[in-house]
Amino acid sequence: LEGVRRRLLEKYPPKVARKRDKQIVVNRVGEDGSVPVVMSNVRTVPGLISQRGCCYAGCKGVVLGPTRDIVNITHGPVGCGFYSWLTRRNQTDPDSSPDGHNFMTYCFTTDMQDEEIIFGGEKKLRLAIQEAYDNFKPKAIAVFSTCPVGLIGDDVHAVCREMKEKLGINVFGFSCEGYKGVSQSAGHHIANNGIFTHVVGTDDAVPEGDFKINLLGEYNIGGDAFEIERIFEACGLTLVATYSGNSSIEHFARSHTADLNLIMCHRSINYVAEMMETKFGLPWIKVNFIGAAATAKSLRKIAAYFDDPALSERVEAVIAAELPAVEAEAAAVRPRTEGKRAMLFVGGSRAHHYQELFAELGMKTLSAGYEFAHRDDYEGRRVLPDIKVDADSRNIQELEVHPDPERYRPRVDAQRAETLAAKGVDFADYAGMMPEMPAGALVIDDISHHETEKMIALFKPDIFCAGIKEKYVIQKHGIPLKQLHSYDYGGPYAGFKGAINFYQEIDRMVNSRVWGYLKAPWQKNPELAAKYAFE
Ligand code: CFM
Ligand code: HCA
Repeated sequence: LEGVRRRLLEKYPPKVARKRDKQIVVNRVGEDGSVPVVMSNVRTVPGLISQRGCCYAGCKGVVLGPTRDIVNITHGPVGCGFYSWLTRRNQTDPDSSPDGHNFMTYCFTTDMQDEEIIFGGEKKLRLAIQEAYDNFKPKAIAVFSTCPVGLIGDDVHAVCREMKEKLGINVFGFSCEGYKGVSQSAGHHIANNGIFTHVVGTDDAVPEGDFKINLLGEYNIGGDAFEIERIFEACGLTLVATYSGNSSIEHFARSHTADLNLIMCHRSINYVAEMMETKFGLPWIKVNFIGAAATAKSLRKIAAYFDDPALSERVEAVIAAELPAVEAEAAAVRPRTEGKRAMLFVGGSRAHHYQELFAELGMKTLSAGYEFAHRDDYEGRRVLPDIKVDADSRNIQELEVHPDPERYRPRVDAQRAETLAAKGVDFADYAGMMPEMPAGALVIDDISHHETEKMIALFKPDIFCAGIKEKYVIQKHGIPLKQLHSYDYGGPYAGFKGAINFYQEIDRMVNSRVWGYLKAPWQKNPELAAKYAFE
């Protein structure tokens, strides 16, 4: 594999190669669970084609976008709004809200023109908020800043305060200009800060239910949240809020009344969990509902936390009822998938979580990496104290949070935390992708297009998982590509029913040779393959 690393780097200028060298690592897992350092959450070298998006995408598109009853206005040129229009992937169920509000099918933007760039866009923003209010009478309006807003200095927060006062509804803004930070990750942090400041804890009504949980970092791609909700309900768990798949702003407002936070995507939402713990005393645990075994394990962890015999019994009954069908499907598919090899280069959590599903099919993860995760997502939270905060991270505000004088209520004391830890309920911890990956797998942070092509040529994996920008390039190499951001409009893949869907889909994909039959023009006409004269 050292040879492979060299092959990936050999075409780069020395300075670029030196940097990428630190982001491409062969996995090793020590006896104490320690893994090699992966340089991550650093700027992409200009000129390399990266998979990354921007801060605005992370804030508006990812974290806040899936909430159906907030009118999300993009303050900026029309393209930023258009390309973050969400109807294609995040699903929602408006019928589960009494007012039936669903603004996700709309795309709201101030459509900034030259005039606003020169003379300022606050006036147009004020009008847009008023127009949205007049037309839709929403409970809340949020404003998302794109690059030019920061450059010309519009004060979106002042406009939001003014309109909140005028309209009497919650109006709040985000300074999530696309250029901030090094990736979407900055936008997650900004979204977390905003929702915590303006929404969390604004409604103290305590929902009914004995075992109240929030699910953080689940965005209802392909209906995943619906499957997870089905399982929670069967187990007798009360879901107060999901951040933010199939969500309503009202869920966030009262989410501080729950008794446990479950973190699915650690990268995008760990900030909200930490702030809720500090302010309201709500502990968090990491869960994963991608993979049947992972789902069962997560449910058992939740039951252990609540330590109630009736709940444990019900959880076991659900697992016992669901697993046989999943296992039967895995057994049926496995003879055709066993030993096949996958590569996963996705976001900040899925490249880890989906390794579970591939393992259930007997498939091997040859290589994986995140687009924008931080070292703790690769190596585990144990490395948090060692992470150097650079100028790009320092630019993103860290909120100072204190225990709420009236509402701070620690849910577990130190003694109970210890008892629970002994039962495997590991609070505020995430082991990261690498300790759960086989030694010898190649970990590549912020993989470039050049490295992607090299990896394909060197390994010819049976399936490659990434996003829409990678899809067609990979397929033209004759390799099937499964989108793990949008699921290619399939899914759900979470939970028990989702696992069955995934097994069937992967079986179909790794055993279909259709992409291999494609011939490129230079394969059909060898005269087109002449070598470039200078090489
Ligand atoms: Fe978390 Fe996500 Fe992901 Fe993410 Fe994303 Fe996403 Fe993703 Mo695309 S919040 S890190 S910023 S799980 S949008 S729903 S699919 S890259 S792996
Ligand atoms: C984003 C959103 C994205 C892009 C997916 C893709 C998503 O990063 O801004 O590249 O296919 O999941 O929609 O991650």
